[in-house]
Amino acid sequence: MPHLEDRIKDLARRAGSDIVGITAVERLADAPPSGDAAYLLPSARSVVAFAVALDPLITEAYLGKREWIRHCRERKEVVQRLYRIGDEVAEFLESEGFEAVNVDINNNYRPEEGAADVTEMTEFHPEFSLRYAGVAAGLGRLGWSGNLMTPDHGALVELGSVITSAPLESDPLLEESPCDRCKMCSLVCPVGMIDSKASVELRIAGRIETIARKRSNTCCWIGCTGYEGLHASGRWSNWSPYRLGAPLPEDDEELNGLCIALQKADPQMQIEDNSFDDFRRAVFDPDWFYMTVCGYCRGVCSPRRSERIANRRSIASSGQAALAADGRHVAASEDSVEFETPFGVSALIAEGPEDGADRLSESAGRSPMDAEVLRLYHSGRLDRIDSGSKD
Ligand code: B12
Ligand code: SF4
Ligand code: SF4
Repeated sequence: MPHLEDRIKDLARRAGSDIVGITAVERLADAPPSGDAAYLLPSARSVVAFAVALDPLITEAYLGKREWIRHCRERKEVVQRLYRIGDEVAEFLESEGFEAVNVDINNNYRPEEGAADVTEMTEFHPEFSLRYAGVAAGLGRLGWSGNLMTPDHGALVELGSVITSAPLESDPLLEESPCDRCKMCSLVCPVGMIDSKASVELRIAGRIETIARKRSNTCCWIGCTGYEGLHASGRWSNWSPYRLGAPLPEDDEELNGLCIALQKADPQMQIEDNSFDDFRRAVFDPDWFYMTVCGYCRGVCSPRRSERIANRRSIASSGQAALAADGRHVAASEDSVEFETPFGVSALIAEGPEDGADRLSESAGRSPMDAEVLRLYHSGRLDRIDSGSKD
């Protein structure tokens, strides 16, 4: 009879995991508080950590603004797969008489003092950190960006974990970090979240992980949700068509206030049961569209340095994104025009003829913000700001 550890790993691989490893909870004892597995399962003894890789070709096309929707759809499929892997591993452990919790794949934050809901959060501490678990289980190391970087897939992985009461043997830690400090992650962040020089140190599994000093998490929230997509150079953006029209505040308190104000104005946040209430339900809803406009610090981070440099060049020459009349995000052209919106941001809208290709089929596909902006645009209620070329 193979060892329990081998049976778990076999099961995870057969369910679609590209990398799987195990750590005893003791290894996470020196990690920051979100490494505490007992927060979700008081009887926790071990964590099974697993990762599913993204297709590098789909990511390259996304970064170069050649194709947007495939990456969004792939991320949804990957998250569904991670939930299923976790369910199978947890059910197996329970059938062996242990307790097990399949950790939510995202949007699982600890309550924050003074924050009524996610719109008022600024820290976003997770119930349990899947990155810390990945380091402790030997899947990879924290890269300069703070993302988990693996030897074979770089940071192009999404993570899952099952916390269990089963006492399991830990896998070896990854000795050498795959991150060579190329700093491409810092260069491709449109909102300047990742410092290129200053660092902070975290301790995990007896090791020091040195990562970039980052701005408040609200900085990424603003860039990754897409309230601001434009890089300070003004030459390229992520896949967001929205612009703040002014640099982000230097002061983190002001930045946090801006993020809260933007979230309060965002039509998505007015919906009662959005993906922040129940990420799992959203991910398995066939009509839910995984709106992705950034993640560039992770997408750029291929395993090989030459690929990372090429990815960065491709981003820097990809131009800006615009919102097409049918809800797609497209590479902006000379037909794209900037309009004021009532949501604290302006929107770059592609006014050219629709090409009909690659239409959004998901009925709830557009983000509520895109849908509202287009509704106002089509009814002639948006003021034009600028008619300059945006390509
Ligand atoms: C919260 C969160 C965010 C927040 C905050 C990020 C953060 N650093 O915490 C925001 C919205 C900014 C974010 C952005 C992104 N995220 Co995110 N996110 C998460 C989530 C839920 C937890 C992240 C985490 O582990 N934070 C803790 C650590 C890593 O953060 P830290 O800054 O180093 O923590 C410091 C302090 O806060 C303190 N601390 C840590 N924990 C606690 C707890 C308490 C109570 C206290 C007081 C202090 C404290 O100690 C640290 C040292 O000072 C995970 C899912 C999960 N449950 O793990 C996904 C996850 C990390 N995200 C992911 C991704 C891909 C992204 C993005 C690339 C966007 C995207 N989705 O495409 C960007 C990357 C930004 C970046 N460079 O870090 C992936 C990462 C994959 C990978 N290869 O690493 C994850 C694992 C989701 C998944 N299932 O795959 N994310
Ligand atoms: S892009 Fe370069 S510096 Fe950033 S995490 Fe990846 S390898 Fe490290
Ligand atoms: S996800 Fe985008 S906005 Fe957030 S840190 Fe990475 S590059 Fe910057």
